[in-house]
Amino acid sequence: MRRRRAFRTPLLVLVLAASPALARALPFWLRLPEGVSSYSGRVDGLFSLILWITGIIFVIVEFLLLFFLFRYRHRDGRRALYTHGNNRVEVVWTIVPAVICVVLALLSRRSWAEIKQQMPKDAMQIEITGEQFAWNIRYAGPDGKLGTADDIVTLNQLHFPVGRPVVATLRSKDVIHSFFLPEFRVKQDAVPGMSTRIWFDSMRVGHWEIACAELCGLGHYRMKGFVTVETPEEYEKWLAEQAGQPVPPAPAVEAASAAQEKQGS
Ligand SMILES: [Cu+2]
Repeated sequence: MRRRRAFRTPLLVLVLAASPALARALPFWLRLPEGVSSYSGRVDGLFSLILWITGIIFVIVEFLLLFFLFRYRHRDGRRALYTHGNNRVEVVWTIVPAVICVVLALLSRRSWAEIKQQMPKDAMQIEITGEQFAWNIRYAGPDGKLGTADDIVTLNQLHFPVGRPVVATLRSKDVIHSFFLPEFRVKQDAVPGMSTRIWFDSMRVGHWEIACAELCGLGHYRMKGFVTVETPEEYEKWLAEQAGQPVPPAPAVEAASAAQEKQGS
């Protein structure tokens, strides 16, 4: 009984550590960029909880390692002692991490379901296709439907209105990419042959970057796009402007024609 209570206290302390105050207590170089999506606070809470748990365990383990190195160092006349181990200690260090993992799974289960599994209704639907080394973003045209002739495709330009959820279907034309919006706490692999749905939103207007978080080839470092979150009116205006333009060419062609234009001018 007493042993069970001994587990319960540190466990409670760990669960209480979930408070966002701990995220703010982190040094500046461990802090995440300011979150702008409606769920970024919840992701950060779980992230900092896990960081604190693993950080504390890391410090304890490294301290013990150095302590034992020093305490049992070689000295003349001291004989080594054979030990088979200690069953009780082994049971403890197996059960404690297992309990921590189960508690973390239970704590994050709801957030996982709401962020990764349930797509919000009446969201704006878009398609994002990764290719070496750009993001093609497809919007519904004036008919409001995706996959029709009037669709609008932009290269590396993701626009959406503030406060409205966006459901994106992620695909890849060639290799595995990873669609990464750091400020939105979105990171999802785009796998060839698979359609993966993700959703995100923004609580404020602004301009951020899209990154590829999967080493996808020599040009991986320049696989960068831009996110613009604007008011619904500004977004509609931008979309109408895009509708009047032809579908942008693939990145290699675009770079070549840009070079030609430069030469020509
Ligand atoms: Cu990539």
